[in-house]
Amino acid sequence: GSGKFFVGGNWKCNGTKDSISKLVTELNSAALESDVDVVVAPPFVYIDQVKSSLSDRIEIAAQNCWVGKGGAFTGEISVEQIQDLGCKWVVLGHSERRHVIGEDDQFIGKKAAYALSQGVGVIACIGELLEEREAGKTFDVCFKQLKAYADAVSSWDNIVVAYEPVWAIGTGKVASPEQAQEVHLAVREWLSKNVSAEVSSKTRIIYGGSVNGGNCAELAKKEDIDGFLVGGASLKGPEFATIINSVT
Ligand code: G2H
Repeated sequence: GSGKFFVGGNWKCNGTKDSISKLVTELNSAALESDVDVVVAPPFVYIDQVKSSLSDRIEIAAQNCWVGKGGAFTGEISVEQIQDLGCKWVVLGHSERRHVIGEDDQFIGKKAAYALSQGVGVIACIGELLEEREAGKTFDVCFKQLKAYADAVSSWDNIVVAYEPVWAIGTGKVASPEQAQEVHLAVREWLSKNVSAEVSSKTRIIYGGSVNGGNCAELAKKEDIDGFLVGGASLKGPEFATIINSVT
């Protein structure tokens, strides 16, 4: 793998003040391997609560951000604001934003560039739909999404790539370790060819899509799987800790 193992918990649009307080208590008391970067992404409205109660061992990400400087953009949240609340990261290009909300590659690329320009790291998601996989287009789709990031950003120092096949998200249908490894390796080779050998070898490529306490260990063994982006299973503290501790 490349660099330090990286595990993100994407809480999506879940939780209440009470449930999040309970989850933070569980995370604060969990024994976590030291050699892992751990990040959680609460809903915007709970970031402040999490920041003020969660151990500094765990960093905080926003699940989205506005594409440029804040201002007259009703309903949006700016990079400056998430940074003000203590977020070190932002998740961008998640399939739910691409396919449910309709964000396109160029918009996502611009968001990534702006977040990086302000010193916020980007968890840059990519991944194919089931019909794209079945049509043999997995690599084409992932490479097109990667290219949009590459065209927009000037440095990859603060980017973690998250491969999340859409058919595996929230479905309980995890990619096999071999299916994930195949795409992770292809992403690494794409980075080598289209960005640089250094970026290819240094960039963490994490897997997301129905990762849980039972399947993480086998996935973590694969050479090019450098961590996970976890949805459902990150809402349970002990299970999320198991996933963090699956570092090999
Ligand atoms: C993929 C993943 C986290 P889940 O979206 O980003 O969610 O683990 O629930 O499939």
